[in-house]
Amino acid sequence: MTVRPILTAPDPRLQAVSTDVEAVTDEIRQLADDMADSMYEADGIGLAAVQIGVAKRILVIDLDQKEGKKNPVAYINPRIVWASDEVAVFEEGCLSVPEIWDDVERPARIKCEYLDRDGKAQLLEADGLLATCLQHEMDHLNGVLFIDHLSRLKKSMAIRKLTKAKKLAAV
Ligand code: K1U
Ligand code: ZN
Repeated sequence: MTVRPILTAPDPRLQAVSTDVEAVTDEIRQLADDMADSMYEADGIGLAAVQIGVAKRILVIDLDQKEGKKNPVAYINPRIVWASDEVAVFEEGCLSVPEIWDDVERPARIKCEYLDRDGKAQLLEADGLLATCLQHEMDHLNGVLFIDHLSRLKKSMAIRKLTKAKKLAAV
């Protein structure tokens, strides 16, 4: 088990645009396993590789964490190929934006292509929390945080709070 530290905003590394994985190797599977360990340790339901400082297009998500049962799913090179016109609003949080939660509106349903941990191409239709979580994590791959979807005022308040928390933690 390898838990890696999760970057928190404001950190320029979170703005990186992640690059495609060229081949799903043992090294990539090990990275996905480390991401899952880091996500569980932080009590999250999802994590993008860039959040542990690796700018590769990999996500892990586990929405079924019950009674210690773990079922992390790795999504490699995920791509939205269809999004509904219908939208849904979910209250979002982020392990890289600690202690801030707010409503974000996104397409309610999406179809997503990705490679699984065996390198096999998959097509998934998602709705509800999975659709929200996939879109939130795919934003990370493009250097976008959920606070970028908020009003200018809310985003600047959030950044001020995060900057202050970092300064306090450094003393
Ligand atoms: O940091 C991340 O990208 C993961 C993030 C995923 C997410 C959550 C909610 C809506 C959209 C995307 C999280 O896991 S935040 C933590 C969290 O969801 C949670 C923590 C403790 C208890 C219950 C939920
Ligand atoms: Zn996040």
